Amino acid sequence: MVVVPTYNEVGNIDAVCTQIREVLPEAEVLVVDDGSPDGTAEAVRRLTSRLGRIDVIERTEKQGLGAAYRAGLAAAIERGADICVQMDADLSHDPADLPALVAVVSHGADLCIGSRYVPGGITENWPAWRRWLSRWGNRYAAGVLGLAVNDATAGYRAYSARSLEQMDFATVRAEGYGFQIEMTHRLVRQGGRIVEFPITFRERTSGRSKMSRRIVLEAFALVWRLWLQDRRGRRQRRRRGG
Ligand SMILES: Nc1nc2c(ncn2[C@@H]2O[C@H](COP(=O)(O)OP(=O)(O)OP(=O)(O)O)[C@@H](O)[C@H]2O)c(=O)[nH]1
Ligand SMILES: [Mg+2]
Repeated sequence: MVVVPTYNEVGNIDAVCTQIREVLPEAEVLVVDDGSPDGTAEAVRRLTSRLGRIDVIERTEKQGLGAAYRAGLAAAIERGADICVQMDADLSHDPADLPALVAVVSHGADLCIGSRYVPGGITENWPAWRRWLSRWGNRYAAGVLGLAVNDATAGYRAYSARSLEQMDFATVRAEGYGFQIEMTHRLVRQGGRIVEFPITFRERTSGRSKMSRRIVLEAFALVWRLWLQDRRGRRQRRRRGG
């Protein structure tokens, strides 16, 4: 199941759903919309006459990206999906990469990350400051937490349902990039197998980014919260051992 969170993506949703259906006709698509004032949910419903069934979870107000992922992933598991993909609706994530991400998980990985920071990975049309923030944000998170993952903030991912069930993602609190970091951290700590697949990330051409200073600060603080949590865990284990 492919989970696509949307907020005001009416200019992109047609293309993204059409391309998902083209490359992965066997996948179910679940759009999680937060009452987009531009009528994104309505546009999805119109698409079903051409593309077949596309599910929409409609929430009444904007609750943030993390909340949308939690709802979407929970619904995917409940409906019996064996692989859960999450991707943005703004075409920054190319649906053409879907079969590769899914194949990696069906061959035994717990998580396949569509990564900008492994050889072959590319970021197109981002201003220098966004590249810098993303690259160093990732080095910071991986360095502090010892994650051995190059693109822990990436939002284009495929999870095995098994690994999601194990990690209790309903308690992940972060909303923005922090959500991806916290999910990656949990998976690493539970011994999950993570593979990074190189993608070309393209800046959106339609609609507006919802990235904000608050989301960046949240991710920055989260890394230290997780670091403290790890340290507490190590101490408790040592005390129990001794
Ligand atoms: N349901 C829901 N979707 C959201 C919310 N915020 C963002 N999204 C969607 O999540 C995806 C990623 O959001 P973007 O605004 O592109 O943010 P981003 O990709 O982190 O930032 P950019 O790199 O600047 O595009 C898009 O499909 C958005 O429509 C939200 O509060 N609720
Ligand atoms: Mg985006």
